Amino acid sequence: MTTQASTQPPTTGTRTLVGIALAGIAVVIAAVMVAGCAVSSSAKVDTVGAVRFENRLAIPSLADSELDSEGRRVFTLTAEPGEREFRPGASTETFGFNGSYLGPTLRATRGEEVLVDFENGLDEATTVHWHGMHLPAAADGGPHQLVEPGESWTPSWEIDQPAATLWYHPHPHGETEEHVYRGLAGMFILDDAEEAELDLPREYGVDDVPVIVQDKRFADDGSLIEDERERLGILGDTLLVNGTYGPYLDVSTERVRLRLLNGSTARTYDFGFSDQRDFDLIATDGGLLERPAELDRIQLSPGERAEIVVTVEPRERVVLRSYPPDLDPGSDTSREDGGEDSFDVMQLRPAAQLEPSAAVPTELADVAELDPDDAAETRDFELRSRRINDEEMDMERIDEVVEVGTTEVWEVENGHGQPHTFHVHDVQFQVLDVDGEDPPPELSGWKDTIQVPPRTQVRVVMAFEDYADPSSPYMYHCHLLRHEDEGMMGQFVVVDPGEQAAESPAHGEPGHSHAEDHG
Ligand SMILES: [Cu+2]
Repeated sequence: MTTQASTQPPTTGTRTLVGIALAGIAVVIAAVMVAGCAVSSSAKVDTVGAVRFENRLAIPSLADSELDSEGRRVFTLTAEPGEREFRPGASTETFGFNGSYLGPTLRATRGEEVLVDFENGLDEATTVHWHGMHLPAAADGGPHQLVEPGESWTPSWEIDQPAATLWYHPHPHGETEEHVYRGLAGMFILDDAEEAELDLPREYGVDDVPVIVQDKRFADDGSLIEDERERLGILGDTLLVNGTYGPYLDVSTERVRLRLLNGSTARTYDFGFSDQRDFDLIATDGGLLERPAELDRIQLSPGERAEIVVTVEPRERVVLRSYPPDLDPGSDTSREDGGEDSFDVMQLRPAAQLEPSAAVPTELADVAELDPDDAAETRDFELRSRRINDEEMDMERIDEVVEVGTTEVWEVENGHGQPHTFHVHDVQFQVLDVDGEDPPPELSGWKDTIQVPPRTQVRVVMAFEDYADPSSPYMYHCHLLRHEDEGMMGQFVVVDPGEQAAESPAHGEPGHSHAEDHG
């Protein structure tokens, strides 16, 4: 049994006793629950105060690239098996891109053509999907662009969207959770001229830092436990940040920009700091907000990103934490979903003397508001069990046909007693409302993944401006990866006006770049 119960003492003597008593009761209740449960423990996890920040945060290297004869920026990625000692003396078998765990950070600027030379060095088929990227469906790296072992795939596309923190990860149908959990993921940062003009922290790895947060369950021998799941998927009791166990970040500037990516397969985090300080939320999934939002918490479900800027004082120590997330506003029984779990994520260690940083700009970006009155179509999606609109994912069935050049409203309802999320490929959307209420600041900008709590409806609006292809579908799905693997996914194609969807979807052939055929 690897789950640890809450044992961290509060600050005063009386509260310590109460805390221990409560923790004891929690353990007993949890033990009783475990006795009748074949899956895994529902005991709450609390690592606050228990993490020794002994390891310097690893910063994923910036991927090398070169310009080819056609002026395209070419990256090389190889998925491969590896081994990593996350904790001293315990070696873990892993997957990684160009290394044993995670992958390099790809970086490109709006207007550039990129080409990724991807090779599958695993002994099983996989794909690489560009999460949050606007691009042709045949280059998307979804389940139809399966790459067999030893084969390669070379999608190319033009970067045509605002500066943002995106990421990449496998998307083979039925195997996505396993491939991501073992370590296949990396960040993809997009730049543009507007963002470059802002006085924001932007020195990669110094005051502009990727923070990829993932939870794991390790067996005593160091191996990853992959077969113990709660209903949402694997909920680990140990965090890694950029693959670093017990990380600290040396800070040399007054302000630091953290690009938070929830790279977990099932767990939702509610990030904040140990002293409850405010931070500026400057960007969400698809790019900058119009103006920064001062918050003290930002809740991210798997796949969601947030860029925050935090101000520090010389020599202080402050910890980035995850507080119990609110997974089901209508219920307090979310323990088995991780709704009572707390984590120390990473310690910030400002130097004795800090380089000055500019104040966060009060205006960040123009976010053109999409008008739901322009919608040519309104579609309803009901999330229930492991199905969307009562259908299980079928690779051969195209569920929705969208006409290029139109705006659509999608109404996504969770009609189920479990938390789900909703992710759309190809486009970034804007949130119109959540159960009829205006979206909070963290949902006011571009998004591609959104939490949809039980019995909640979210309405989003998006514009499908280009890339018509009747035979290459994009996906929409729950981004709890186990749910996705179990069929909580559907497919849509974007077609020219009056065009039909193809009878059956095109499958990318191994070793062949279908994407390039479409230019
Ligand atoms: Cu789900």
